[in-house]
Amino acid sequence: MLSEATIDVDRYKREGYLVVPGVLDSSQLAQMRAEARRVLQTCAEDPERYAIRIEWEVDNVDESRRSQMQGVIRKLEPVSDLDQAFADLARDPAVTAAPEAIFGDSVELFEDKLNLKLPGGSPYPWHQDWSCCWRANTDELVTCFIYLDDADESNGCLQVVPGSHIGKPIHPFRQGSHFEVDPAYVPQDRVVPVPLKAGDMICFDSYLLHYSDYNRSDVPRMAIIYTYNPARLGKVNEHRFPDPGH
Ligand SMILES: O=C(O)CCC(=O)C(=O)O
Repeated sequence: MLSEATIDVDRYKREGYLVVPGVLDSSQLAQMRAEARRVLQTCAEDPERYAIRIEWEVDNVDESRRSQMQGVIRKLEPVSDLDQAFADLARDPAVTAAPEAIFGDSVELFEDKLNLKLPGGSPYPWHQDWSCCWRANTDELVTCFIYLDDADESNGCLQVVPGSHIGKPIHPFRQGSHFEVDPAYVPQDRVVPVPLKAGDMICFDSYLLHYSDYNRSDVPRMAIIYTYNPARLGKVNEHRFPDPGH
């Protein structure tokens, strides 16, 4: 298990992200891949019932790709109330050690999701999670992004701008978007792709500029994403769960 001494909190504070290798061993990986496929199938078989949790690829890909992405799920959120394995992993010390070291506190789960990025899956344009998605409750948030597949630029690994969280800037959106940062605020010469192996984790700050491209390969790039707040703030996002069973 990771000790706090092995987690470079100073580096996280400087760069706004931190890689933690080998959070899942091979048997956990096999189990979580199977659970991911099970939950994906459950939702795909009854999309009306699970509609509130489902984001579809067709709503995010270029027009030219729409016909081939019909019926493909991009994201399920939340998942930890649908599947005990996701709930258990959110409390696994191998995952929580890093956010705990960063906060200097134990953690509460703020948000959880399964991002599929199956072959042909769509990009997440440059964004900051705080300004595009949350702006609520607290910005003391650490996101833990755990890969279920090897990820590199060909299948859409995360790319980041190290240090872009410093000073908690809130950049303007691209015109017409409520998600994507205006490209003028993304210093392309500082962009770093972060290719990782299945079972590795990247933790990042809620103001960090990050991006992922299309999955241009023929292999999936699934990831489980947990965001935590410090336990001293309590359960600040309890209402994220839809009605039971939906
Ligand atoms: O799944 C991805 O590639 C990116 C997801 C992301 O940026 C986010 O959830 O904020």
